[in-house]
Amino acid sequence: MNAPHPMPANRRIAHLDMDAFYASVELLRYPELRGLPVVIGGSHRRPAPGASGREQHARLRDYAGRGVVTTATYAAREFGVHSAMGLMQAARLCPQAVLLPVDFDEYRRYSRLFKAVIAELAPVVEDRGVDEVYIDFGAAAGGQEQGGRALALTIQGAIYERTGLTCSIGVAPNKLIAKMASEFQKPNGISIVYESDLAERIWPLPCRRIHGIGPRMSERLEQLGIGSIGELARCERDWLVQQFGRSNGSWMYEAAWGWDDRPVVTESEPVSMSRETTFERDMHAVRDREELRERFTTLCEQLAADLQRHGYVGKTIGVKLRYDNFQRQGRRAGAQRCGGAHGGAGAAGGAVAVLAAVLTAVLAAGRGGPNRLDAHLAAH
Ligand code: TTP
Ligand code: MG
Ligand code: MG
Repeated sequence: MNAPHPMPANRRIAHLDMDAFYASVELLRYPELRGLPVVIGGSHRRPAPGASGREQHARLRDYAGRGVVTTATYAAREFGVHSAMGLMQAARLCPQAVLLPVDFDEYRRYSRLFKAVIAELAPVVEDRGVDEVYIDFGAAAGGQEQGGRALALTIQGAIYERTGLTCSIGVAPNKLIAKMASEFQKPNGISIVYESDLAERIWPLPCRRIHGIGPRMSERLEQLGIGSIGELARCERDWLVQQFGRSNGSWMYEAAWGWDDRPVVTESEPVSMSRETTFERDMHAVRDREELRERFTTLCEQLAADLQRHGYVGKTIGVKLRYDNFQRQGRRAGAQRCGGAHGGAGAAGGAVAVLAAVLTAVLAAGRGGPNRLDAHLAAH
């Protein structure tokens, strides 16, 4: 069996991800908690500044409510606690853990700080959110040495020195593999992966480790008897296209063969901004119209607020529905200045009206029967 495409020679792309990011930032403020299980989440009060000692902190066992774990220190993860778990469930696993509230401003401050350190050492960096970036090592001085290990060590050291935070870095021929590799040696690890390592280091991993294969797609793969990336690579491309549609099927086949030629994109201006939601139950275009309208209005308002916050104006607005069987439907409509700096509430309202019309059209064109679906709303 041959790989579908050869990987371009000598590309070295790094993915860097901060370790237990929010929790690690909190430990800078409360060094006495280092090494202990600490969970970030909920919206209770922060201990008074100046108070010291472990006794000041809330414990997970005393928590009551519906909050979720935002992140947890590695010491807490040893008890099975992880992001998105309910705090009450986490309390059963690790009642002694210290519970701290989130402080996004502080995390954003450290996010800017560690990214500034990287920018001094490498010219081509793609921002991928609060705690991760891709770095084109091919464009950086010394980025090819030891497959990228030398530069990765330099970056790791510089970030630690300037922020006191640790990160993990994967360096690989492309973004897809670099993203997986940054998790291989977490925390505070560096993993260098070459094209020739595909069968040994990538194929044994479960399919959901491919960024883009979410819980539903991986569940469907499991049902088809495909657990590992290697098993996925052994499938016929055409068969995957039959099962998952042309674009998903082809993409997952190529991903399994480690093929990905996406460039590292430095521009900070996003092409589009979006919000999405998954309906927990089947929705009917007519019977559930009211609820659908409410859910879409919320999405519109969230998106308008996002645009406004960043000072952007959208030229078009689009809605995409994804059905349970991975079929997609989309519509785009021109919107006069949806959201954004010059728009404000009026424009957001306009966007809602446009979207309501678009949604009606999409649902009417869709199957009449009930469907569970994802709704994805984007301004371009
Ligand atoms: P991650 O990089 O996914 O996780 P992490 O940095 O906490 O831990 P790891 O060492 O495994 O990388 O996410 C970065 C931050 O984003 C995380 O500290 C908290 C936040 N986050 C959420 O708010 N909700 C979530 O479900 C996840 C996964 C993360
Ligand atoms: Mg992280
Ligand atoms: Mg991350």
